[in-house]
Amino acid sequence: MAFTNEHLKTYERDGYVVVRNLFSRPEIDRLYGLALEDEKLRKNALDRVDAGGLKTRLTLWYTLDDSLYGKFARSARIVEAVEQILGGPAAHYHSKLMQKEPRKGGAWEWHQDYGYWYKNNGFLFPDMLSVLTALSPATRENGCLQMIRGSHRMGRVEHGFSGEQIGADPEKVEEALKIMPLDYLEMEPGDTAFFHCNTLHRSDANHSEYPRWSIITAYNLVANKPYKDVHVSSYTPIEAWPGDLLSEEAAGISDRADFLVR
Ligand SMILES: O=C(O)CCC(=O)C(=O)O
Repeated sequence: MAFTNEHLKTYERDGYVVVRNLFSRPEIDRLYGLALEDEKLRKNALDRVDAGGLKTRLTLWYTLDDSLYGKFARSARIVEAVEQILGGPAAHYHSKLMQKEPRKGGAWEWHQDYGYWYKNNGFLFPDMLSVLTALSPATRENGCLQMIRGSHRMGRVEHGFSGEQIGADPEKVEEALKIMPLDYLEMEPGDTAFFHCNTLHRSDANHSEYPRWSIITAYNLVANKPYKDVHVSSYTPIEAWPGDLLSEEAAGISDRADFLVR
């Protein structure tokens, strides 16, 4: 079992935990290689403008299809850990391919994921989390994730607009940073961060010559059915997939994935 009791304790204490090498390098090479060439992912990409006017690109979809990404999101290594964390059956809320391009990929402002999901999508309980797997190395220079360690215990903070993104109340963030550590999550391909939907996080623009690509899969407790969101996957139990990403045909994303469109 890759996700140990120690990982769970760290997650509960800090609001996040990084599991190193959850996916092997050959598995990530395959997934990243497929994503780089996937025309449908590219066509459905959206730009989000940060407060400084730089764009960061992502492709988001709700429904798990038979593509390699669908298998990844259902992977037992992730789903079993998520169910341990949530304490019950998990549903797939959405998956996102994050594409922070060299030199021009923009920042993500301080926010809690639940800031979006409570406000826009009607999830009443914060029984949700995100799981980020690095596809390329994530460093301070190319804008790795930053977390305020322990901030999930603050509960939901008010959010307003920051560029085209939703940002957490800056006064609360400033005070939080005075009493809780700021962690930079430098990660190698295959490392995976599990983070609570109320953990305050952000990332800088990519100032390096290297891309920072990652895949984020978000999960919800099946019982936490949203009253606004229409995506059935967000309250449908996931059947965990026990295989590895090398043993199956590497199918690209399909239209069944139900992309977020602007
Ligand atoms: O991957 C990143 O740089 C940040 C993404 C993020 O904060 C999010 O998707 O909520």
